[in-house]
Amino acid sequence: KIPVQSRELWNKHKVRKFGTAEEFEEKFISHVEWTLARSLYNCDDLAAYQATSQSVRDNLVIDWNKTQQRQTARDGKKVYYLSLEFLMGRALDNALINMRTDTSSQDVGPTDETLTKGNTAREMIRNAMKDLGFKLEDVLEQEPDAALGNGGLGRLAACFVDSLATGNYPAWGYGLRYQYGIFAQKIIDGYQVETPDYWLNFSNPWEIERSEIQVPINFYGYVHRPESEKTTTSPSDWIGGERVLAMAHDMPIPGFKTPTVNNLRLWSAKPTTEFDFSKFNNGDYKNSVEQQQRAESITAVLYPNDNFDQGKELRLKQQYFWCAASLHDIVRRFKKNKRPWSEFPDAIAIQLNDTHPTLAIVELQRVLVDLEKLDWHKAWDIVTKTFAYTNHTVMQEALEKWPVGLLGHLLPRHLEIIYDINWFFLQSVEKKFPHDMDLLSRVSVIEEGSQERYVRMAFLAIIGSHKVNGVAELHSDLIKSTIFQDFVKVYGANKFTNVTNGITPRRWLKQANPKLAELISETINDPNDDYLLDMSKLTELAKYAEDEAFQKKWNDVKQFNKSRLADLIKRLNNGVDIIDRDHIRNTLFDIQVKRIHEYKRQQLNIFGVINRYLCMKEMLQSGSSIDEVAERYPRKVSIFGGKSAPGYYMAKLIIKLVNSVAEVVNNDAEICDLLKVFFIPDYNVSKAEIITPASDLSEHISTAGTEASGTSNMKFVMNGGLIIGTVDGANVEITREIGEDNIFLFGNLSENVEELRYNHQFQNTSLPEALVKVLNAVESGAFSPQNASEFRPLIDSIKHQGDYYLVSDDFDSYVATQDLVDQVYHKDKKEWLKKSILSVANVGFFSSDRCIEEYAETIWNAEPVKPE
Ligand code: CGF
Repeated sequence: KIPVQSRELWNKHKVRKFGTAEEFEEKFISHVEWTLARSLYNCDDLAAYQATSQSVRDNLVIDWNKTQQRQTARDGKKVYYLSLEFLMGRALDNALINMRTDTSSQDVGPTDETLTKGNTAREMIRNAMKDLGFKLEDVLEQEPDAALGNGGLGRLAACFVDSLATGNYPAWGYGLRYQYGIFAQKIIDGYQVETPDYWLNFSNPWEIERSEIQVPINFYGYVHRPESEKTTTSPSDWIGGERVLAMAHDMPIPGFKTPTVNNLRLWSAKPTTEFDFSKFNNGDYKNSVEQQQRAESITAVLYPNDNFDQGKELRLKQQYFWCAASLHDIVRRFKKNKRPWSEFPDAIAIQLNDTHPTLAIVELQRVLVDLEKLDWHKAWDIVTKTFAYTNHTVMQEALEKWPVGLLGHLLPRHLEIIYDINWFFLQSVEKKFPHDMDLLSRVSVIEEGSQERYVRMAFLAIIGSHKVNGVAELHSDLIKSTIFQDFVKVYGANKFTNVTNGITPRRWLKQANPKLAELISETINDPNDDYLLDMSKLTELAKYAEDEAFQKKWNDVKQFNKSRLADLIKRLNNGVDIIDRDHIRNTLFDIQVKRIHEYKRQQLNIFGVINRYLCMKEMLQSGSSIDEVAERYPRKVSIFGGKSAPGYYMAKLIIKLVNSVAEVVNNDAEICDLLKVFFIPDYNVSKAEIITPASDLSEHISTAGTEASGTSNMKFVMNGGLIIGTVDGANVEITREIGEDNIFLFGNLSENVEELRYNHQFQNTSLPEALVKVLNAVESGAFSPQNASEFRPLIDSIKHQGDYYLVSDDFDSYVATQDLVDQVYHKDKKEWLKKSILSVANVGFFSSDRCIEEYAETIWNAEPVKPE
């Protein structure tokens, strides 16, 4: 503590934010000289990026400190969002956009006062950078993506922390600081090849290393219970066998137009300073060091699986390491206030993003019973009131379960606690439903298999939480009628709720699509972009939906974005331009970017492309002119992108097929560039920022009932792209919001899926004619002349293995709907533009700000802490 008499001096030298271009320039130069130890003579774009980031970070840190003080002083309920993935992307541009500009009080950074009219902080910095000899765009390009996530789940967490800060909620995210994020994808000979993404190659200006915050974490060992304590529900000592340290790294998360800057705390593993001297003294120096170094492997890599559970010991270690460190941190802060334990759930809400952090439930119970010596039941009451769990999938292969043996070996005391939690739970079930042995075994946390027994993490998460939510209405209904049906019976339906996902409009509209954002703010007369906080303001756009002059401007923005994407594609295609720029306005950009997965059905998309190609060729062969072909199959570019899990054979084969089809189609002079196919390698957040605004049409075509929500569907709609989709996930609510005239829906409904699958297995179902032609062409080696059988597994899965994802059942409907898309796009541009404008006008519901308000009100019972 600083003595009172010294405080004056502190205040005299109080750090200040830059507010003007000149102040920024001064900061920038001092960071070049002092932080980077460089100078005017060797400051390149990378150094400029780092100096700019450090300067912007300085502003954020001042607000970050004040935010923490304010939130501590007001002592409202704190929210902790536990997510094993945070797919943040780049930070600098986002910080520039979110920087506060709405007040003129002292020391606030760039304000309406210090900025010339209509200018943003971003513009001010762009101009300053120019004066300093740099181009902002080139400098922004230097930043590596923080790709600490696989797909939707991780990006959702990133959108949520943005909205939590924007809404002034006292909320922290907790995650892991992986040294290697999701692998970088290279495409070699059409195949996906994974290469490591060492994103921390150059120091990361956005993290603040908290070397003073190091939490010891134990693994293995054994449980010791004093003689007097007979049962496992009484306090026990866990004598850990291996110890590592969790060190905190903080990333400031700025809210939009508010001085609230929240914290994302990421843990990295490091060896303890304790050293095995016995080994050392025995001359085994190398082993004693190696054991220490093993610690670091815990946070070395992100597991590259999405919607799939691999069950690896290191993954379980990661999960416990992160849960234990985060809980230790949360409990330590709570204890400072000396409030009684019973008030813990009034002070703290913890949200579990999927089942990955479920061990936090067990760890809190352990802390309360073993360390704080609370009675088991009192402790359990606190635990269940604190946690809430978000489910993201109904797919069996994604539901986590850990072998009892493995869990008990790594965390012996936790396994005991899990058994006890289960025991008390099953007792309560037995009381409610006496003698229903089947029910007991169905809901038990322990799955009794013939060989191995497993801990079912989703069940543990439900039992340890007061609320369970799905991520779109259809999904939330499905979990209640399928995987968690028995729990609805046990707890009643009220425990289960829905919070439909959302995305942050700051990144996905303002940052990704500056031209559209500008047109919107000009049209709805909102020069300060307040609509980004209240997206219902977008409904104003509806009245211009048929206005010709406005439609033209709207279309011009789209063309600009399409050219931007065409440039990127050219760059990625080694400088070869596959898109005819003279016809870009009449070329439909049809995009499917997301993780590659059979249930997302990129195979349906590429089969559709093959069908189109074959039909074009057939027309030509039967004597039609190229103009007639163009009339029936107008210009189109089919764009794909996404990563496959490294061990997912079928998904990798789909990538290869897309690239093989591209090779044939793009080089077929006969079809005169009417159809092009491109697979964008290494799809990531910063590429998505260029891809999303450029779509005319995007594809969200999962088998009905399989995609929990989807969030890229929302991103595309927010950028004025129309969508073709199945009645699945959030497509249902998108349809409700934007109107069914503005979306191209097709395919079977989720309620028919079971029957269709049954028919494939037990009846003789025939395949649609057009699909048969497609499969025959693939089978004949039309796209793999060197190896005709290359794609056989994809064909077999449909023809001979029950077509689990119902490609054949939806194929005709998909093709017919694509025809409809062509008709509207090419024959009735006005109608198309009207649909596009109306979609954006009604997309407001999908702002992640709305989600966070729903979580706060219905699950966390938390209030914002507004700055004065
Ligand atoms: O979470 C997903 C995504 N693949 O990461 N799931 N998981 N696990 C779902 O499949 C998406 O449908 C969902 O939008 C996303 C975020 O909730």
